[in-house]
Amino acid sequence: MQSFINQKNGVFPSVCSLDCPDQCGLLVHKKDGKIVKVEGDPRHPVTKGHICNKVRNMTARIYDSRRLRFPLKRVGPKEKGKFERITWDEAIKTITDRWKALIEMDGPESILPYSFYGNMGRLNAEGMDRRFFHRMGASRLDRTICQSAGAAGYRYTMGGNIGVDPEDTIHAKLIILWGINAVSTNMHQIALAQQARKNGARIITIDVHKNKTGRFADWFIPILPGTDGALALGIMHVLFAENMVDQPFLDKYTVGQKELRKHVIQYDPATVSAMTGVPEKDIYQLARTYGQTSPSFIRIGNGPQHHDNGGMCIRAISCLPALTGQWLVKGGGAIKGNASFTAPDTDALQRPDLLRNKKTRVINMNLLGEALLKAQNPPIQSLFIYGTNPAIVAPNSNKVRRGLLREDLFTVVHDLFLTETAAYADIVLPATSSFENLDLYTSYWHLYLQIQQPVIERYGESKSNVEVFRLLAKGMGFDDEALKDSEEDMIRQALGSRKNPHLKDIKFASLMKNQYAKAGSKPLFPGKLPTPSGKIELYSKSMEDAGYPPLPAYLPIVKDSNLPFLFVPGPTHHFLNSTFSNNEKHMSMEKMPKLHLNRKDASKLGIQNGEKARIWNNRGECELVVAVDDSVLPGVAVSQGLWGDKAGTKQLVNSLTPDRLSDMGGGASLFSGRVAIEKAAIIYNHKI
Ligand SMILES: Nc1nc2c(c(=O)[nH]1)N[C@H]1C(S)=C(S)[C@@H](COP(=O)(O)OP(=O)(O)OC[C@H]3O[C@@H](n4cnc5c(=O)[nH]c(N)nc54)[C@H](O)[C@@H]3O)O[C@H]1N2
Ligand SMILES: Nc1nc2c(c(=O)[nH]1)N[C@H]1C(S)=C(S)[C@@H](COP(=O)(O)OP(=O)(O)OC[C@H]3O[C@@H](n4cnc5c(=O)[nH]c(N)nc54)[C@H](O)[C@@H]3O)O[C@H]1N2
Ligand code: SF4
Ligand SMILES: [Mo]
Repeated sequence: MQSFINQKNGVFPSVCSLDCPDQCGLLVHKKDGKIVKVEGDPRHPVTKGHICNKVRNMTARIYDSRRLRFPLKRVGPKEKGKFERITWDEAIKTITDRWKALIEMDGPESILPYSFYGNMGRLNAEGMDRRFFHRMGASRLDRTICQSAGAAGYRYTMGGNIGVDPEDTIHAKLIILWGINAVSTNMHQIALAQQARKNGARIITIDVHKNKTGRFADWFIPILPGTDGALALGIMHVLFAENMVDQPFLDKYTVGQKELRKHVIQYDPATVSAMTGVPEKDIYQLARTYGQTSPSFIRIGNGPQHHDNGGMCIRAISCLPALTGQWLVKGGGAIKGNASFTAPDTDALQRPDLLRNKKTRVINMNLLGEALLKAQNPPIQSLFIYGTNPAIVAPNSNKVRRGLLREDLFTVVHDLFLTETAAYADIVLPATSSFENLDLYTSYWHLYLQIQQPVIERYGESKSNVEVFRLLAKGMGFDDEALKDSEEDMIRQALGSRKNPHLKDIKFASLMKNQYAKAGSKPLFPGKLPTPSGKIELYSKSMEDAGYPPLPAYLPIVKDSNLPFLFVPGPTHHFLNSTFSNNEKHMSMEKMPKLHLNRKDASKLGIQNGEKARIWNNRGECELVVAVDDSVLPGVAVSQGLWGDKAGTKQLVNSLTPDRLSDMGGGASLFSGRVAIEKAAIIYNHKI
């Protein structure tokens, strides 16, 4: 295998490993064996050499002096973050001795892996780790924090994580960015939209916050949080009532159109306006624009599904292109995600066959606090946390932290930094950056796969996730061959099967040579969908069987208190979830965590622009600098960014978010919590 590591100088192809739909092709510049610059690879067919500012400034993160170099053990109380250097041998022995004892005492389910996609590499995010924990029989984790509610709602309608090829969206004449802050979170969709706009496309954004994407749009439609399902039903009402539906498409490719036609009569624009805060005339105009423009494309974002009713909401939105027959038009249709096209053979990669007890318990990651604090059988006695920072990102984080504080809980954290979560660990293991590993990358938006070949030496004594789990397997005495496989073996296995017909032409050798390859795709229609009926299920029998309304419906979010504001704390431009929230450069670009309030609300509360507000509910409290503007509707408070909580700050937004599960997929209802707001006791005056 060619290695870029040995070449001290030069420019090398690479992949962005972050949890971002764009999955950019990168070029890494090396001088004297070190990365000196990261830029976009112009050869990547979708990302075309353009990358975000976050990753342009990645070098500082790779060589940050605070990056972990050695394994550590805790020497002070939990949360205080006092550690001492130990060897890898000691670390692995401490962990495996403890795990062997726990398994003896309470069984392997007393151990819980807790991970997410801090590194999207297939091997490191969900490869050797899965094999290891399957073999052990540890509790399984349901990884639900990101988009599982929306994915479930979309799957009931369309059968899988499938949409149109984003490269086709340049042909659209209407683009609706629905609950996606794409300027910050999917910048290449914006580049494609800009191309479409040059050819006359109109861009509409539907959001609770007029952020960068709202400002980019030709028409910004503000909506009340958690009410998008009603808006989608209102659009359907007008499409049917004014005969703007594509009858031949409905006849041929859908089930349940008659029932739906009848069902949406109740969602007339006046009724929907009262539910959504969108004026009646705008609902008519939106529906008519959508019904009369072709090709029309909807990019469905993550925002609307981070609510109690998120699954049903995405289901409702995803019915729209079926009504207008836009799936048949090049440049039309929708994308919620495209992960099913690029998915390698996960059984070969993750080896669920190694799990002997098929009834091994499953714990929803959104309920981490609950799982740690409430009596369980067996109790969770040990956590292994990697590729995620739950002390910051998990809902109801005060509860999560109370759980992490448990003296009897044996916690291991594997990360590049001593994160807020690592402060609660007994053992901390240093992780390599993705530039130090061989891995396979598959985008969940565009249709390309990429290879990351190691570009630089491992930093200090750091090890990749794959290496750590190989070592742990050895320490546990597991001698299955699957736990000894090399990275190359694993990639070959992941690409080897013919389960995903879209990958049939993609081979390890050609991927190594060419750096990227496109999953074979053809338009979804004409064709059979992976739903039970093979068609778009406007009426879903599976939903009925699962106890849901079979037709798209609007159920308001839970009113979890009588507090006056809905609090929507989403991600921000210069961080990637909590990643970069500890980097000086990114923090200075982001300036400070803010709270956007409507002018009317701010005036009622007596808060001026730039003053600090105290925001609280029964879960926690925060203090954020208020931006008084008209970017949100009255009654809505928006904050962006998952900031760390350095001593003396109160900016942990997830201390306020609910850990209720959404209607489907066990998703997070991060944006459905209510809060109270008042002027902070100490008057700050910030220039914002
Ligand atoms: N710069 C940057 N890029 C990122 C990330 C990041 O942290 N920073 N995170 C990555 C990850 S993991 C993900 S999942 C994606 C997420 O990226 P997006 O899909 O853009 O999702 P969010 O930013 O969570 O929310 C999108 C928008 O939904 C709005 N919103 C909230 N509630 C509602 C609602 O009820 N209705 C409507 N219509 N809008 C609502 C928010 O104001 C926000 O503008 O981005 C990825 N890319
Ligand atoms: N309030 C609020 N909360 C949210 C969201 C929101 O919009 N609002 N968004 C939610 C969503 S959509 C998501 S996806 C989650 C994301 O939350 P997380 O998955 O926790 O994402 P990050 O905060 O980026 O943390 C990733 C961690 O992985 C580490 N890491 C990176 N590469 C590797 C590696 O190769 N190995 C190991 N061991 N570690 C590595 C990084 O250093 C970092 O500490 O947050 C959720 N939480
Ligand atoms: S974070 Fe997203 S936009 Fe930025 S370089 Fe990575 S994949 Fe590209
Ligand atoms: Mo996410």
